[in-house]
Amino acid sequence: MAGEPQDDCLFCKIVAGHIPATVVRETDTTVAFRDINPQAPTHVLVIPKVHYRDAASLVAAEPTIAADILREAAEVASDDKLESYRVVFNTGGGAGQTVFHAHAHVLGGRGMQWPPG
Ligand code: IU
Repeated sequence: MAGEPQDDCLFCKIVAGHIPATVVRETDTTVAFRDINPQAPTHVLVIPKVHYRDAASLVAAEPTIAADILREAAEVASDDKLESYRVVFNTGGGAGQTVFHAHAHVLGGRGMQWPPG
């Protein structure tokens, strides 16, 4: 069922505590943890506890949780004292999505290029 944990989903396993992660923030609806392969001094993933394959599916079904993710992304940036930062939702393999559980990347602590690659 939409939103239910998926047995084969790595991020559902992190939410359940079955796979370790460096968790920096947690709310009733979200978990934020440091990316295992950081692309910037701050590289944190903010994920919903419920399972949706991408941000578009999440916001369609659970708009308040999508808003929670944006709020938590800002809190991560504040916690890490970032004046500038980037929030990215890779959506679809062609855009670089590799884990199909909705997540926001929060990146900061270095200069950023535009447009991204
Ligand atoms: P993407 O937008 O789906 O490509 O992002 C997935 C991210 O999940 C990517 O940056 C990975 O480094 C990260 N990640 C992780 O933090 N821990 C893991 O065990 C795995 C992937 I697999």
